[in-house]
Amino acid sequence: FLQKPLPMPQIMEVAMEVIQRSHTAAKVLIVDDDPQELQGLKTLLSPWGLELETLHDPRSFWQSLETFMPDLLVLDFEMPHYSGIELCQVVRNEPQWRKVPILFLTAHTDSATVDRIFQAGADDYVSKPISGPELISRLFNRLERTKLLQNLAELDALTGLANRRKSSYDITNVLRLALRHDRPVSFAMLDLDHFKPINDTYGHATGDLVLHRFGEMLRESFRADDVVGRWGGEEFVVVMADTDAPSAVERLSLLLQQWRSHEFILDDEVCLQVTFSAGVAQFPEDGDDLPTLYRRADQALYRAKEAGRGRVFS
Ligand code: GH3
Ligand code: MG
Ligand code: MG
Ligand code: MG
Ligand code: MG
Repeated sequence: FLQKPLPMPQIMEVAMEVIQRSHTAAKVLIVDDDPQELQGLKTLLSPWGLELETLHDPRSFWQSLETFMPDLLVLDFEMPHYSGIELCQVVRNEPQWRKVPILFLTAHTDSATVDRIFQAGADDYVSKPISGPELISRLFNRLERTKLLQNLAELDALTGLANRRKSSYDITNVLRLALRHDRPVSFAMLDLDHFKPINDTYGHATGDLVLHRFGEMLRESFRADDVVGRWGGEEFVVVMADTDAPSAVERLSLLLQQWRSHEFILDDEVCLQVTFSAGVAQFPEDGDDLPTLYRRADQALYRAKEAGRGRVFS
């Protein structure tokens, strides 16, 4: 019974979950030298909400990889020019692609072949002739696992926002795009005011609740192109694409009003109000890289604290 594929409704559930959790459909690149096989795979996979690209000539593999940027690779074992094993090894030696899940399709399932497949760095394989439900189960399992691991590595557990590593990565991309299109970006550091006394007076759990709510408000207040992250402790980063410093100050000031009027009713009916201070730096005028922008925003934040807290400075 271990080899029995998942019944269709269950596969559908897993698939739908993966699709809903990621904003965009997962991208799958399939490389197989047999055009008929490719057509069959396309037909099989097209109802599953994936973005598919198929390739019959492994010589254009690298180009497809770089332009399509797949979330998962399906590689045929036997192909002319380059075998699946060779492609797999090349992918695994490239830092950018080391983590992409790879699924093999193979007509040979003897232990030596299977061993070579895993030695090359593959995550899983499906034997030919392909069983549709099995391929779909293995493919969505792999996407789901990868997504889970990625979330663990990139998201802050308390707020669900991007952690510092993921924020830095996203910010670098926003800056790169802005440079190419000659557009401004605003980089803001936000720090909750007098947060330590909240922990000390009402307990750490209340502090956590405040951080959680603040994270929620931030997530709801910015656009998909913006970066919102927890930089550490009670410090948050907001990077606004296509926004100059005066507009960023305006947006953050509105947010401050909203946050200030948020009332936390605690168990003993104490009503708690919290403010934040923020510092804004503008790309590229105040700095053209992340460390410089961070330093400049932090200086502005320090001035906002000195001036009495609960304000936004640039
Ligand atoms: P200021 O207005 O100058 O920013 O004062 P502050 O009290 O907010 O600043 P300080 O840096 O002294 O204190 C930050 C506190 O944030 C100390 C730390 O225990 C608390 N903190 C950091 N991370 C967490 C967390 O995940 N949960 C809770 N509950 N507290 C946290
Ligand atoms: Mg083949
Ligand atoms: Mg702080
Ligand atoms: Mg402090
Ligand atoms: Mg603080």
